[in-house]
Parts: sequence; structure tokens; C-alpha cells
Amino acid sequence: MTELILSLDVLDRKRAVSIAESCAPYIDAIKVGYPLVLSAGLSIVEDLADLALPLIADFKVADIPNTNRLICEAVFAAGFDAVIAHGFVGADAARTCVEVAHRHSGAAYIVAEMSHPGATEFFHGGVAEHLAELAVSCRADGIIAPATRPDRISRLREIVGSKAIYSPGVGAQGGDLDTVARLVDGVIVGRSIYEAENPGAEAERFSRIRR
Ligand code: O7E
Repeated sequence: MTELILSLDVLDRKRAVSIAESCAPYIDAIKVGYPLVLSAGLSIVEDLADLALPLIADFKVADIPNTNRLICEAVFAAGFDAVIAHGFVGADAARTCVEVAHRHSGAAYIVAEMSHPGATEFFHGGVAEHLAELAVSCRADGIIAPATRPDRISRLREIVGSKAIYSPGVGAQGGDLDTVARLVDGVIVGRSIYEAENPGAEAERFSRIRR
């Protein structure tokens, strides 16, 4: 079954916890990024820990190896289970994120291609394929690929094989859940769930539609 990952991009701590609690029975993980951490603080991880769901740190880490190491050590010390990193900084920097993650029995995912329209400016023309290859060679646990371009997911699947593909862009960005769920290991959904009048009911609806 395709996993459903809630992208918890809300700014208010209480609202974040309340949405996460109502969605918890229907989701497989929670992705926490800059919007929530910069608003509520890193201690939001402790508030979410009671839900016993994997917490993915979406900090799209993109620095030199030493700084990547320091960032990822802080991510896992805070209680996250996985980290998302960029690969365009090169294999040495990306590999550092993977090594730190694995040392903490966690996972690291590399962004291969992004979902927004402007992503085609730099990611197309062979770059996304190169990043997917880098993810494989760095022993990353998987890649991020765009739900807005199912054909690109299929192309990147040829490169990463059985590695996990997690895909944002369903719903608010126009990606079709039914189409994408057949191609990936997990869909990442934000606004369609957390902006709904009843986020829990919407998460349940999403969880029923996936394959
Ligand atoms: O469009 P939404 O509201 O469903 O939210 C999508 C989330 O996925 C949001 O946090 C955004 O920052 C993230 N995302 C993309 O939308 N597109 C990408 O290409 C990559 C990400 C992302 O999360 O990257 C790491 C997984």
C-alpha cells in the first residue's frame, strides 16, 4: 500500500499538534519543514513524538559535507527519524547526510526533481536522472520525485529501481493521487489535508483512495 505522508506546514504549534492528532490514524509519517520549525521551534518534535509516527525532517540540506554533518546530527538528536537532502551539492555532501542518518538508524532521501513549474528550468535535461543516480551511489534510502509529472516519476523509477520514491504535489499542486499512488512508495500531502475543514476526515479520504 502506498504510504500517506502528512506535510505539516502550519505555523501554529497547537494547530499543528491538533491536525497531526486527528490525522494520525490515517497517515504513515509526518513531514516537518522550515515553516513549522521556524515558527514553533525544534521542540515541536517532542510534541509530535507521542503519536508514534515517523517524523521526517524536510530541511533540504544543501551545504558542504561538514555543515551537512552538523545539521544532520542535530536533526537526529532532536528526535527525527529521517532527513531530506539535496543532491546537487555533490556526492560527498549528500553521502554525509546518508551516513549520519544510517549511524542513527534513520533514513535519508535525496531530492531528484521538484514538483513546481519552475523546477523544469534546472532539473530537466538530464540533471534529475543524474541526481537519482547519485542517490543510488550514495546509498540513500530513496528519492523525492514530482507528483505533478508522473512520466518523470516513471523515468526516475528506471534508475532507482526498488528504492523508495516519495512524491509531493498531489492535490493543491495539481497531481492526481490515483495516478501517482501506483508509481510511488509514498505520497506527500500538505494543504489538501491541513487546510480542509476536517483534516482528519480528509486524511481518511486520501488513505482510502491510495492503492
Ligand atoms: O503542496 P502541498 O501543500 O501538498 O505541500 C507539499 C509539500 O511538499 C510542501 O511541504 C513542499 O515544500 C514539499 N515539496 C514540494 O511540494 N515539492 C517538491 O518538489 C519537494 C517538496 C518536498 O517536500 O521536498 C522534500 C520531500
